[in-house]
Amino acid sequence: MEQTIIETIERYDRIIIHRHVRPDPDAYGSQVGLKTLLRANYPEKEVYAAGEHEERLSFLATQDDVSEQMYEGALIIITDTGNTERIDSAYYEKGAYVIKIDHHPNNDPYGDLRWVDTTSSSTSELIYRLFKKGEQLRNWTLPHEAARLLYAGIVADTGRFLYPSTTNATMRAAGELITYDFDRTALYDALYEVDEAVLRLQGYVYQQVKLDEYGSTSIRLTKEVLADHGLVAEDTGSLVSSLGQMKGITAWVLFVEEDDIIRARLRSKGPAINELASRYNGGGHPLASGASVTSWEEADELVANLRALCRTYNEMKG
Ligand SMILES: [Mn+2]
Repeated sequence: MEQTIIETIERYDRIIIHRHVRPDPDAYGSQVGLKTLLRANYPEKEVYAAGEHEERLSFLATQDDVSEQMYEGALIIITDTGNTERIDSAYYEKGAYVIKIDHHPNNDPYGDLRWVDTTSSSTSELIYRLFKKGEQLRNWTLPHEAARLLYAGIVADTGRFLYPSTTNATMRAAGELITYDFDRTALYDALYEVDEAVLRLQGYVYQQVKLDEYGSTSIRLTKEVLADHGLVAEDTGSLVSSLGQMKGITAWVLFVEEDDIIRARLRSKGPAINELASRYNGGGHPLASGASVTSWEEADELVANLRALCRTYNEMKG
């Protein structure tokens, strides 16, 4: 597969790389990491990373301006994006050929060519594998900046190598990436620093947690609570994973009220929750998914379903 992708890349003069909406470090890492890799090894090609820039990820990269006309005849590569609704591009279908590179379940097999490996920790790890094949077949080199971006994606998507998605291959990739010249400490600081208001909100979240007998729990962040903390919905991204350290927790959902919807972030240490998420306009990984509901009544229903999943899981465990 890696070789087919390399040969496809070589057939196009213009390559536009996209990723999912509301990008995270793996989305930027894989997208801009690939752009940086391709620009270095094919300086004659036009390579762009496009989509709406996320200000919070400015320490990683920015995005390129690409006009609608530039899609004509271009190769489009979409990284880290499971389904078409999540592609951050209005024009990707205007491209000549579309490649999907991803590690989410392949429920929506879009594109002309797909490289989907759900056993990979991150899409950044897949891009590193692509680089290794290019190194072997074409003498590709990896710019230091691409190494920094791919490393950031791997670190973030594995929860700093804590999640079970971290494999021997992940560790070897990370081990090789840190031999490149970039400031790891500065990268960690940028990835994990939170401001005071977010820490205070985290304290609020911890106070709301009530584990039921099956280890499930839900937390609601209303617009009022966010406003009380001087925060907006986009500030809450780091809160959901920190609950995983709670003793006895099996699965949990954090609801964040936005203007028109209530966003639901689901995590699990037991039962798969991505099927549940898909019933509420979402999806994702078996142990980490996102969804959305339109009312607190619908949120109650999602919570009941999550609780039922945990009950079944506990019964199966005996
Ligand atoms: Mn990812």
